[in-house]
Amino acid sequence: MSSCIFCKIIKGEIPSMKLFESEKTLAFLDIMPLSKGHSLIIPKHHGGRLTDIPDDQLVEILSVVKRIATASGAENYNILQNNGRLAHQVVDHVHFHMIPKPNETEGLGIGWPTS
Ligand code: D5M
Repeated sequence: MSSCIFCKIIKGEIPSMKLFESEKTLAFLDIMPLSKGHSLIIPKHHGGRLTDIPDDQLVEILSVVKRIATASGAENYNILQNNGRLAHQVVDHVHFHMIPKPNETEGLGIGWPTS
């Protein structure tokens, strides 16, 4: 879809920090990271909601999420996929977040509580 920001990233029309690419899947760093290594894994097929994505496009996604999580070195992380505004979806191209949870010694430099 021509106005979709993630379709533009797929086409290379706007820059991204790419982590993985295959025929059906792209992974790149989130531009507004909640933690170091926060990544997005997306199907190349444009669809706004999970139910819009053909199964054959989804088959590879979780294994790429797993691969990105492993490559990030994170021991603790969340995988998140928002559908719809009430669920805090902002970009209407299906995406999976992989959000590492830093431990206390890594921190984010923003005063994580230690107790
Ligand atoms: O999350 C949408 C996510 O998309 C949010 O964490 C920011 C990220 N985002 C938006 N534009 C870009 C670009 N250009 N590069 C990388 N990351 C981007 P949602 O689940 O829709 O709330």
